[in-house]
Amino acid sequence: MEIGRKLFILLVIVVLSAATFGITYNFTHAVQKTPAISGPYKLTLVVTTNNYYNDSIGNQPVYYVLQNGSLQSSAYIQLPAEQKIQLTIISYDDGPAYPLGDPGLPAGSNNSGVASLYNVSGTVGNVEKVINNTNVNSTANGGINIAGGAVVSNLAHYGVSHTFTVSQLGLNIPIPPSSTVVANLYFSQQGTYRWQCEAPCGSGPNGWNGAMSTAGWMMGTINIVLL
Ligand SMILES: [Cu+2]
Repeated sequence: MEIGRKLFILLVIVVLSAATFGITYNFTHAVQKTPAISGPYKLTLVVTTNNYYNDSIGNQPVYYVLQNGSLQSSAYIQLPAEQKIQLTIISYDDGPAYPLGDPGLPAGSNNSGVASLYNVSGTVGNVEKVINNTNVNSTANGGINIAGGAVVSNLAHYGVSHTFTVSQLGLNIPIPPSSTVVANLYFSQQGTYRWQCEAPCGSGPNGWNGAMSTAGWMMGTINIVLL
């Protein structure tokens, strides 16, 4: 009987220890199981100004790709076909590109604009979300003022700083000064296309030299492939 009691107590201790260890083990080795996130493919572009181009032209604006925490060249951008894409464009440029012109004036007249470039096209719903004054350098409204944004299908005259345009795909995303723009994209076809800022923000008499005609600055290649 005595041995049986000791064995029973020992058994209780072993069971309790195992249980305690098990609980501790579970606590310290708990792996959080979250369902696989199947959100949209994300592309973030950043427009910066005052980028040195060369001695004669000086500084020019640049479209960068923000990837893994660093700014990388936008000369070649690969995007997935048949997949939702969330494109975010953060522009630190606080001025409009006036040579874009006034779309209210008839074509051929002095300073006539290209009206279609003020419209959002080729995005899902032909809209974009504009969050104004997100530029840390902006002095408007005291600097950063993320107001939640507004979903728009076009921008006001002279209200365009840059565009992100792929003419062959009918894509036009106008960017107001000092703003962040979010647009949803979906491409059903694969192919290689040219992207171009259509707001002449470069050098030269019409603003089409320098950055506007240099890959990785205000133009480049977009390759849409099945990923
Ligand atoms: Cu531009």
